Amino acid sequence: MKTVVAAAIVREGRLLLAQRSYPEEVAGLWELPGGKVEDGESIASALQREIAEELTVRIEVGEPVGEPVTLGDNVILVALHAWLVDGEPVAAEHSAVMWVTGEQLRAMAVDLVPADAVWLEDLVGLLG
Ligand code: DCM
Repeated sequence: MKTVVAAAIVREGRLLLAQRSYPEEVAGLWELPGGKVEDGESIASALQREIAEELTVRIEVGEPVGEPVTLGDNVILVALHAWLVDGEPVAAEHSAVMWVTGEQLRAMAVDLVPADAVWLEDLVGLLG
């Protein structure tokens, strides 16, 4: 079983979204940034590593958000609540990043990658 972990980074009532640049099917759609957990790595440290690579920031990681999503054969996607502890996000591997309120997130739900759209209400709930 492989795990992909994604960060719900929240600051001042807004959620950080990152716009995918690949593959073609999802390029242009927005996601919670993250990536694959390597063998022997904890989910939290995998997320800190991926976020440092993708956004050039350091995060603290908290509780899971919503339920895990099955991505396909033997892959599950988990979201963790997170917050910035150092740096300002830069789209090093994505096309762009943006901060959205719960209301803005709802309005752009169709532009989320399909797996992450499952968490819409959980994410809106996080934003209060
Ligand atoms: N993925 C996803 N939602 C996210 C992060 C990743 O659905 N928030 C999926 C896309 C890929 C896989 O996980 O199928 C690995 O992501 P990446 O290509 O970014 O390594």
